[in-house]
Amino acid sequence: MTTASDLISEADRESFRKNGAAVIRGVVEPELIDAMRVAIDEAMADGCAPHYWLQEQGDGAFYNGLFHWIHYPAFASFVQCSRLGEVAAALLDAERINFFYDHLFVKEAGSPMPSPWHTDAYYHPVVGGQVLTIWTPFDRVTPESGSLTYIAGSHLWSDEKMGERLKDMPTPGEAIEGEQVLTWTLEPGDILVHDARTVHGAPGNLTRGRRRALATRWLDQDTRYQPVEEDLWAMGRKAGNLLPEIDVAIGQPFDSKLFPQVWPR
Ligand SMILES: O=C(O)CCC(=O)C(=O)O
Repeated sequence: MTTASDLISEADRESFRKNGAAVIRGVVEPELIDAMRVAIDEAMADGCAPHYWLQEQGDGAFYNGLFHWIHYPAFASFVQCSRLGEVAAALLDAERINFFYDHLFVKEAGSPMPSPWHTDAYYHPVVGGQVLTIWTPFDRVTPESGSLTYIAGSHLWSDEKMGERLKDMPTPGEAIEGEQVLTWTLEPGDILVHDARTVHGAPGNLTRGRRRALATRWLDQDTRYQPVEEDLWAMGRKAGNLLPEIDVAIGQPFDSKLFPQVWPR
């Protein structure tokens, strides 16, 4: 049986360490991709998960939603039965991985809106440990259709540099003076991995095809719950779009019904 270590090369690990991001090819099985395509359409049609339409429905729409795994069994299987938890453990050298949340980004054909430059860490009510994002596309993605784009090495920036740099950035997809920008073309089955501190964004989808992608976030055993002013839950409360209530106490590890252990299984 193929293990995560067989899928991740030394070059992938080195890219993840040095750049804060890497592409890993051929990780997600075709059956899971097919099941998720059906589940994504269902989720977008019935709107049960907390979500926002960042661009109105129809041509050029942009759907952004969270915690689908609680509502849709196909998302739960994707999280719990795919190789992703094991990939997270292997990349982070973690003893244990708990699942944090899923975040679905669908840019329909011609969706012009870029996903702005940001770090995930900024929105996470987390101290200590490591948080990994795995970005899985369900369509072929290219820079023209909105492939996720990274600033190499930005996970190592000081808070001061991060604040300065993020003030004045060109649109994702454009070159940035003095920085190396990383982007890849991916086939369904390939994944991108990034550190929660890596600066990333995505251009709009300028093609005639869909760009469906699920970001899944994974926590190692040393992460602890610590709310922060503008975290995802606080943003949801402000927008009247409530996320499920966090079921761990402040200062405690994320290991609960809402944040299940996924590795070791
Ligand atoms: O897929 C996108 O457009 C944005 C993804 C993203 O920003 C994220 O995973 O944090």
